[in-house]
Amino acid sequence: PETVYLRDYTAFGWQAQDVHLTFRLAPHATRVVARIHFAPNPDAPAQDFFLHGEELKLIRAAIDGTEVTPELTDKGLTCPVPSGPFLWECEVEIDPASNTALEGLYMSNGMYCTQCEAEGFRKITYYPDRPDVMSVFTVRIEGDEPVKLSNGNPGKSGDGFAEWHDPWPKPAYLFALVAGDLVNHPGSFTTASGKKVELNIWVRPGDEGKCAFGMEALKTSMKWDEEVYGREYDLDIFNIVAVDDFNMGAMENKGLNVFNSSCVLASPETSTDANFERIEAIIAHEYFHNWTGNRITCRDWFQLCLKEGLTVYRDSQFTSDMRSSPVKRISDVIDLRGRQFPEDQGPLSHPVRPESFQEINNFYTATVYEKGAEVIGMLRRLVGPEAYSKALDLYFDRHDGDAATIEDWLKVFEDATGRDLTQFKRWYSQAGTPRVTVSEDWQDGTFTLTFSQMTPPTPGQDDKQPQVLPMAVGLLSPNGDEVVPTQVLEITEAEQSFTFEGLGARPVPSINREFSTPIVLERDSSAEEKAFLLAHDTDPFNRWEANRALARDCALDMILTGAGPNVAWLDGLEAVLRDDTLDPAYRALMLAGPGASELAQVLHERGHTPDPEAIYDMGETLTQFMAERWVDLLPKLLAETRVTDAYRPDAEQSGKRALGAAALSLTTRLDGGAAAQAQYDAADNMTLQLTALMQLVKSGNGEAALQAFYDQWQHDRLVIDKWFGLQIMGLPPGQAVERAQALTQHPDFTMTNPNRFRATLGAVGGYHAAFHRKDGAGYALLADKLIALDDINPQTTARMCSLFQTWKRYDADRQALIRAQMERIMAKDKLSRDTSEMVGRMLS
Ligand code: HT7
Ligand code: ZN
Repeated sequence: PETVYLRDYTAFGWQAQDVHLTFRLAPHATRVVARIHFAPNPDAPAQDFFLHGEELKLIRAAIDGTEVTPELTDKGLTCPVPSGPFLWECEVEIDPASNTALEGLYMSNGMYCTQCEAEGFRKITYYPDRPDVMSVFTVRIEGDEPVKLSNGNPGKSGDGFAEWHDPWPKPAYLFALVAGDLVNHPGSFTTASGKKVELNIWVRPGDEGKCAFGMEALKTSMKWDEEVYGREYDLDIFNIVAVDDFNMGAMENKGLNVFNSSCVLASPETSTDANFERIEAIIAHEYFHNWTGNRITCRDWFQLCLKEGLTVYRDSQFTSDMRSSPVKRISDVIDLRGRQFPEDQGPLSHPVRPESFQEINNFYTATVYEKGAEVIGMLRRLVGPEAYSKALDLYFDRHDGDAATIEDWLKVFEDATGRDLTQFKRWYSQAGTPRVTVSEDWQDGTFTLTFSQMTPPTPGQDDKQPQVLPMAVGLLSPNGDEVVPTQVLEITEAEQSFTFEGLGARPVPSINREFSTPIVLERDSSAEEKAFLLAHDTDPFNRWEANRALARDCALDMILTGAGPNVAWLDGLEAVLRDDTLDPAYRALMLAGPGASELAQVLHERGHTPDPEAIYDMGETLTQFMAERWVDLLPKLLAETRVTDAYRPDAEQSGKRALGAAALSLTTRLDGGAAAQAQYDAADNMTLQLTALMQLVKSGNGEAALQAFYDQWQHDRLVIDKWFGLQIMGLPPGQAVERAQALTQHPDFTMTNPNRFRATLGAVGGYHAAFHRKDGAGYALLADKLIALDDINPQTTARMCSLFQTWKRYDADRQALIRAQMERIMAKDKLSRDTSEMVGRMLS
């Protein structure tokens, strides 16, 4: 397959002045008629007229009314064109009903829908399918479907047709069309400047009762973006559509966001607290793209982090404002370490702005999204919140309507603040996670911290330069008072010292507060010092971090030396758990120890080969020990976290349920599932029902409840997704793979629905001890199903192949087993470009 390079960027030779599309819908033979005015682009080099196009049947093409016969390949067409402006007309036929890849125009449960990012529009018509070609679209949809939607504002409609006009120039990846038998949950929003906007959430009949939360989240997001970023909505209408078959979470098409139904539909009976929080965040994320992504888009796909990193950063600010800021930050860091660090430290490592790709869909990664957001957070910390706001205002003023680059983005900050960001730019070009060591010195009232940074080599990048690290640090006196409040040390050198003078006693440093820079901190501090920070740190993130480090050290000791649990740490943790002035959500995070993959990663970093069985056994021993030690505490926590008010998915109630779930999990170790059964029987919301069901499965007494749950919810596909995943995750590793295998034969299992596939196979892949079973059964099951999925849906196959990315951490036998499965995937006949690139990178 061809590799595309950032350095080869050239502008397209023509501007698309306007685009008129007519769709005559038919499941297997939809006709798409395009009329486009092209004019030469004076800023582009001379080139042939090439339009992307894949899987299209060309019916007719004409230039200025004269039929032409373009030269066709499987990538697109070329055609001689006049030297001046001209009208391009083209009719193609496509087959949405056979489109299981879910890119371009496809059908889901009888509904027509589109997914065009990144390069799906070329499966709809011949077009310069690249984000720097922006145009004004007018769309006419013809068909019997009662609801027919596209981008922008509605135009004429009548018997069997509907027209839409989007006045804002946009790239083709933001095009969308939806048509089907849909019902809407209506709403409205009046912007700060007094414009009334019609809002709708469109769903399949029967799902109307699951829209109210999403609608409120949308209105809250619209208000927040006005108040915090000064950004108003810019059309008369904003539509959201829920679609069952969808490759990712949601898509920010201009004025017509399309959502995976799991990311918008919610009700207390069918959705968990975590679902509600995720839905709120995704609705906000897609809405925020209206400015960061749509009004200002990307020049090319290498600039993806320009819109994704910034929009993730904006949605995390939003969640912080709506819920608890420390809890959000801790959750984000857990996610970063769990998904982005393994990517950054393994064979799939790439810079936040990649420099080459074969298949762009493979670069919608945790590095581009989450590390991309961390980079924005660092920038804001370096310049301060006021300068950040000033820079953002300048960005919107200067680049509205542009297809921009990271250079444009950084220049705005340089111009707004007078800073030179040349070195900071390395965060965009250098892959890998910096490792930072710290040494301390104390003399005559002066405390010195010396930081050394080093980034290990990553594929294609052997030599790394020092990066700018905004390191937030505070100092505590030995009695626990904060003697130096948080300040940001700007580390720019490979080794750099900072002094603090005039101190009465040697302080205890609290380093990288709020995880101000996304690094691995290698600091050998004593257990006493960590316990001190756990008890006294005023930074809630670092207080949690101290506990996490103690938990990790305890786990590693148990695994490597056969030691028993560290009771000093458990006593410190118990004091936190008993402190009912602390937010229950925060205490729940304290109680959740590092997961098995995190421990495997740490073992590997410290030069040990992780043994998945030993990690699992340690987890079992430690959990049992905690349960027995806290036999008095657990009933107190269960009582304290009981919610008597009507269900609300807000931070307060969901925090209580999270702590209650952790307490129930320990209680089940002692009572064999009695409390879980009582909770299951009394549950009036999905959060309580599901946490109880999980404990029943874990206790070994879950089969009857699993059947009852299935009988109760078999009509609800999103709940049944949970049922598929939960039983795999709750069973012991020795049974989970076989259960997953059996579930793939269940009548409700389907390969064509990514949610169902991910719920089942993703549950095996995410279950460390099951996936890494010594006999290789986990690897074999994944490979079997990924090979089968590749013909159906290459994008989802390729994404899920990344489950193998950490393979080199493990022992030689496991490595050989995984390698054999990856080679089997590579040997598949007609392997997609998506999967071949991913597995190829992991094998190289
Ligand atoms: N910008 C979108 C990314 C995306 C996508 C979404 C759904 C299906 C396929 C997709 N390919 C790329 C989603 C976002 O980041 O907001
Ligand atoms: Zn996004």
